[in-house]
Amino acid sequence: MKLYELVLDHGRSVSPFVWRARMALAHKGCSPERVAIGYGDKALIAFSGQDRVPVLVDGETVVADSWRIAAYLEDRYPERPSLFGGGAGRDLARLFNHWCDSQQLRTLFMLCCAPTFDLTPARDQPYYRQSRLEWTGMTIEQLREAGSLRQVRAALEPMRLMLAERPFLSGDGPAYADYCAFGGLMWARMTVGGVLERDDPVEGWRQRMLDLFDGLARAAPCAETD
Ligand SMILES: N[C@@H](CCC(=O)N[C@@H](CS)C(=O)NCC(=O)O)C(=O)O
Repeated sequence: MKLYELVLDHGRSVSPFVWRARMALAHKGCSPERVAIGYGDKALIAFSGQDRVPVLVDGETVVADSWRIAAYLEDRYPERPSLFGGGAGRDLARLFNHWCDSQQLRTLFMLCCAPTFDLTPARDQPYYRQSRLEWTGMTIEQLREAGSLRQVRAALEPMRLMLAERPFLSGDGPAYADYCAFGGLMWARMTVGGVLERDDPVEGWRQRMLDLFDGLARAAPCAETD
């Protein structure tokens, strides 16, 4: 197996979507070879028919998009620990995936976009600047001013309520919903650092997530000192 991911200066693996895939792969007991690319290396993933990471290659099969990778792993390796816990669980995980994309990542984007620019090699900065201007209508300088820790924390309220009752979003142990939300907080860890208060139940959960799979996520080079 190979997993294509976005790696910027100082070895920072910044993509929340790649982190979802890395955690889902570890959950299924898979350790793919990791292939690091930059924003300017899209030719290396052209074989996938699109220009985003993560891209998973499993033998002859090529899968792009973090949700499609999770669904592929669940269907291809059903005998291994489940990511969704059945059909209804898969649908709820999909709903939660949409919540993460539209709510959690929206506030994280405002906070992490400029620091991600700072970690982007100089040769790719013009692309990054222009593409984010086209998406948001804002310059990197405006985005730097617009990021709000308060808004990031407030957006996590549904997770906070759940994690006050359970160790993981999926119950007693982690599953795909946990990896999905954790990906966003890994983007913050890579670019800004920790964004939560120590006594926040979401922070307790994040620490448990960092410890999973022999500290897979904790070991990655980051902006945070644990
Ligand atoms: N819906 C996709 C989104 C993938 C995505 O947007 N990946 C970003 C990395 S965070 C990317 O490849 N960006 C390249 C670019 O901005 O040019 C997924 O869930 O995998």
